[in-house]
Amino acid sequence: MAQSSLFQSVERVLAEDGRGRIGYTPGLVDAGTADEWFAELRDRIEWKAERRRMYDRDVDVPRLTAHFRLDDDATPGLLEEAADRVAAATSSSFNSVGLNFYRDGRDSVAPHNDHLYELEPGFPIALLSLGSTRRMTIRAKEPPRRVLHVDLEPGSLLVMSYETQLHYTHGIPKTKDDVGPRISLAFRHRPATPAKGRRGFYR
Ligand SMILES: O=C(O)CCC(=O)C(=O)O
Repeated sequence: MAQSSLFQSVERVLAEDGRGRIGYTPGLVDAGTADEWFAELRDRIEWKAERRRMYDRDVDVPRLTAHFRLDDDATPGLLEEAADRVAAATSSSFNSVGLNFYRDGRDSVAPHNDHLYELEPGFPIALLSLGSTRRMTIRAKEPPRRVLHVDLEPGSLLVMSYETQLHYTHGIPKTKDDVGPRISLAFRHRPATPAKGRRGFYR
């Protein structure tokens, strides 16, 4: 029997009001499986190092990334299995997964929200963490002030409802702490046709 089925993972509700719902579930995936998935993804994924235009210069994106559609035969089976677990835990469905690889504390993602035109209305974003624990900061954009610092442990799931993307930013700040590498799997339900005039997400 898989170890994960021996333990009940219990969600902690971090926010739930008119600005949306944020829930954190430690141990959705047991530690052994989280370690195996981390090693397999780290070693087998063709990670992409991107550069982005920032003001007047091109800079390295401070993490490695990869993206897969979940209905694509080329998507690694491990990601389909992870998607099934996350779908069961959230009673939702997902058709895309974005992978982020933070090699050390210098890697990060700046505070941002997902563009709503890149999400199917009503569907949440679910972040499954593997590898080392990294802290996420979630900040309300408008008063009343709310700042959540969430230590995303390996095997944990953070779920943000669709509405939260209007009202909060989320990011993984850089840290001087001696942190090891982390991979996050960001599950989303993308619209079949991105809103008119907008860039499609599938890449
Ligand atoms: O690595 C994470 O958990 C955050 C990823 C993220 O913010 C995103 O994919 O939009």
